[in-house]
Amino acid sequence: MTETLSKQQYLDFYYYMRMTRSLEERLTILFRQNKVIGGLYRSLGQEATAVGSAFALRDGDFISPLIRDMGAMLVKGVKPQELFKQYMAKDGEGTSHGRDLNIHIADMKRGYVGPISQLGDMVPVMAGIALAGKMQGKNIVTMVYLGDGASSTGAFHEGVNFAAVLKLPMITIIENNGYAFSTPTENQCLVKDFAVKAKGYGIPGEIVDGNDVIAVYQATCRAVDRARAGEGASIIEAKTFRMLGHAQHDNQSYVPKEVLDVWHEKDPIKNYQEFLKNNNLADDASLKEMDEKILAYLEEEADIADRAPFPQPESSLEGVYF
Ligand SMILES: Cc1ncc(C[n+]2csc(CCOP(=O)(O)OP(=O)(O)O)c2C)c(N)n1
Repeated sequence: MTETLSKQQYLDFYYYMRMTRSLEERLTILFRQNKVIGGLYRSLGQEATAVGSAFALRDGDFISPLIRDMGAMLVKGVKPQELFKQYMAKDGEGTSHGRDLNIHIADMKRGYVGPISQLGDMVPVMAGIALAGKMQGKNIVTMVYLGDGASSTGAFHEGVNFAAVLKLPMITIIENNGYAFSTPTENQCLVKDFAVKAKGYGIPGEIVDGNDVIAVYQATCRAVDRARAGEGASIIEAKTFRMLGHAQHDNQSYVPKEVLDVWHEKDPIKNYQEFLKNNNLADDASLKEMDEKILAYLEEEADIADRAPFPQPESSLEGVYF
């Protein structure tokens, strides 16, 4: 599965990373216009992890994305207008109809499971889906994304251990992005490499450069191959960095400028552009054309969402537990 990538696949990686970043930039404008309801969480700097890992899956597999994984949802087929509407609490197919915020939406047909806000709690859920798939004789893989902070919770431990012991086809992607809100990783966990946690569960753990989309894709393919072959769960630690605050309200003043400067040089999209050019897969003109197409598409999609209605007040008790 990892051997050769076609030119189109290389370009698709770029397309989805660029789409993620531009979509979040458009959402930032909507946020400043007071059109986003609730918080806006960016994945700036982490696009390669979400996109590269999701590309290793196929239809029928399930992901549980978190706030930094919009790129994985796009790869799974969510439309930008659905995300715009969801962030704006508008009505419409593919949204929670104003019932929940940001990326808290689900589509079991397209394979993304709505997140629970509590940190780490999607790990047992995704282990459960992997178990259900196994019991039904379906060769599916589940992938759960979480941050370094979430990997210090009890739910993470129970979910990964359960998946490990039952040899469930579940891949846990720990996005080590330096901070959990304002807490640096070393203040909440003493291991330097989060992939070593896998040893405690008797499963493979791999460290990958989370800013290198191809490396992420290949590492995930290895874990997917093992999972489909019945060899069970894996952990992948993607080393990356959160280039903005936790959300729009957070100015990230607790992160030293020198650290941001170092990671700025490791920008996944800028470096991938260089890779594409150096390997004759794209040039400045074709990249510009692709960027402009994406921007024009997003403009149309944002406009559709802006014009979409809010849910009818009479419907507010439908689809909720109370
Ligand atoms: C049990 C619980 N405590 C606190 C929060 C609030 N909260 C949401 S995300 C977050 C930080 C998460 O950090 P990390 O897991 O490292 O992911 P990152 O945001 O860095 O991607 C916090 C404290 C929550 N959702 N659930």
